[in-house]
Formats: sequence, C-alpha cells, structure tokens
Amino acid sequence: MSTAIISLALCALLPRVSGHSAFWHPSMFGFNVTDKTFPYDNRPVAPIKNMPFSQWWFHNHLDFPPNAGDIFNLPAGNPATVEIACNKGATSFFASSEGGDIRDKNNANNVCPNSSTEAYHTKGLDDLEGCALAITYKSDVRAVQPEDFTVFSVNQTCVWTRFTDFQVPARMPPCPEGGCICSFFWIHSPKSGGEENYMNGFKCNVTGSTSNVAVAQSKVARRCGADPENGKIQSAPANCTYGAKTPFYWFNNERNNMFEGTFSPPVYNDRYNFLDGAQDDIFVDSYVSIPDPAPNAAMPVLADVSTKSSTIPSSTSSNSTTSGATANISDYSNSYKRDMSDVHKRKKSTSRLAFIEMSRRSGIHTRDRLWNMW
Ligand SMILES: [Cu+2]
Repeated sequence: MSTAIISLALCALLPRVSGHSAFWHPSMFGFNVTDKTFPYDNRPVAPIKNMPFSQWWFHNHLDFPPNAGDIFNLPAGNPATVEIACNKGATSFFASSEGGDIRDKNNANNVCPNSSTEAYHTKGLDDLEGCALAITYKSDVRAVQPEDFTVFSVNQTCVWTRFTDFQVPARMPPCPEGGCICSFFWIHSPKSGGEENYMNGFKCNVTGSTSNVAVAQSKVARRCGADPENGKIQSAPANCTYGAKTPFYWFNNERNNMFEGTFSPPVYNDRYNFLDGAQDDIFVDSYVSIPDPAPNAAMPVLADVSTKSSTIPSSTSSNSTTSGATANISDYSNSYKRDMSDVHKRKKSTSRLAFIEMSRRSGIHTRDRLWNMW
C-alpha cells in the first residue's frame, strides 16, 4: 500500500509527459491550453479521433487564438523550421509550460525527453509516415472550411526530430491583409498506437513572394503508391491525385474525407503522392492537364512555369487579397508539354531541387525529380 501511495505522489509531481506530439509556436491556436482548460484533456498534443466537427476542427482551439502580432513566417523558396514535441516544455517555449523546461540537455532534437520513441508513435526511422503543413489564403479563421486547406509542404521523416524543416514552395503567392491561416497535420504509423489525427492551426504569412499565381482548389488525395504491407506491390501513378491536395480528415464522426481502416491510415508520403518537401505543383497554372485519375488513365501534363515568372511589389499592398485569384489557368500559349508516359522507368533520385529551377531544364532528368516516387 505504501508503494502505491509513493507512486501516486510521484505521478502528481512529475510533469505530464504522456506522449503524442504537436506543432508548437506562439502563432498557434491553443498555445496556452493546458489539460485543465477544457473538461477533457485538450492540450495541443492530445490526439483527435471519434469527435464531432466542432470538437476536432482546429482542435477546438478557435476560442484560444494567438496574441496579435504572433505569426509564423513562411519564406518562399526556403525551409521553415518548426518545433515538434510531446510537451511544450520540450520546446523553446518551455517558459509558458506547466511543467517548465524538460528539454534534453544532450539532444536538442529530442521530441519527447525521458520517453521511448513509441511515445510519439514510431518504432524507429523506418516507421515514420510524415507530417504536412497546409495553408488557406483566408485571414479570418472562422471562415475557413476543411476544403480550403492545401498541403504546401511535407516532411516524410516527421516526427523524428524536434526541429523539423518544411520546405516552402518558391512560387507561394503573398497572403491577404492580415495573413493566412495554416495548420500542421499528422497521422502516425499504425504500428505504434491507435488511430489518431493531429491538427494544430496557426496564423502564418508568406514572405519573399515572387509570384502572384494562386494556389489551386485542393482535392482529396488518392491512395496510389506501393503498399507491400497491405499486399499492394506496385504503385499506380495514373491513379494518384496531382496538384493541390487537401489534408486528411480521418476517424472522426463528421466531415471526414478519408475512410481508410485502422491498419491502413492515410499518410503524408508517396503512398498518397505527397512527395517529400515543397509541394511545387499546387498552383492554378502548374498543369496543362490533369486527367481524372484511374489506374489506366493518361498521366497529367505539367506546365512549364519557368517563363511565367512575375514580379510583385515587395510591400504587401491591398491588392494582394485578390492577386492570385485572377490567374488565368488557360494561359499556356508559350508553355511546353511534358510527356510523363515513361514515369515507371525512373529510379529514385536523391537530389530535390526547387521545381521552378528544375523546370528550366529539359528532358528525362527534369521529370526524374518530380516523379521520383516511381
Ligand atoms: Cu498519440
């Protein structure tokens, strides 16, 4: 009995580090939400599942917005470094954490100090399924709908390190006055824990824009990559969703867009054509054509965007709210078409160059990078 009392007392003293993981930044909704704020544990790291829309959307943190001026900058064409951890105390923002500083003195990249990797749902480096950042070009968070989000960056080895780089597409247009609304999304490997969605919304702004071409309306990503563990040896590239893709909304009671089962969760990697890094093909002018996906459909044809570089004023003027929306998708008069019928022959390339740079080159080497999942 005394042992039980001692362990109870110890539990009460120790900071709550039960695992899971979240994006942490003062620009996020719910930055200061603790396990006491809601009648249930609704900390940003708490997983989302089996909930009504009002409870899972933005983690039910819309009433806990960031302070004015707290915004996460997304440098066009460069990496944005985010902090991911199982507890705010394991991040640079430990000062406002209920348990104080628990960062690992010996490993600044430790996602969850004093825990095994299974606390953040991975059995190791070969058991990572990727995370995504998505954006909507709306500044009023209450106006944002699930379909408004477009995934603009993926890190396929997330959540392995606390400091995680997300490459921002070079052609990201400027945000409207007041900034954009972004969100972190993650669904972990099925091998280390049950069904869980993660969503942490935050205010964001694109900096250093050199393009005013709008992000396209996103579409639901289709499962099209190889999946040997579920008996699918071959990928089906023509069956993929190309271009702007919506984040996964899975395993909740309302407004799901994915219906996969427990052991085949939707994941932010090649299996859903979410290539690692910047999602460079999400703009309204990225493709000449995108046929309806099917195993035997024709492959999409990328547009050559290298000749369409536009300069915009460095100051974000009032016209930035509509600058992208007027882009003309049919303006391909001087673009050349790429034939992607031979994508299956390609080997995985190791270098990942910016799409805009890559598109200036020609031939098979060009295509090798973008379609390297096959
Ligand atoms: Cu979890």
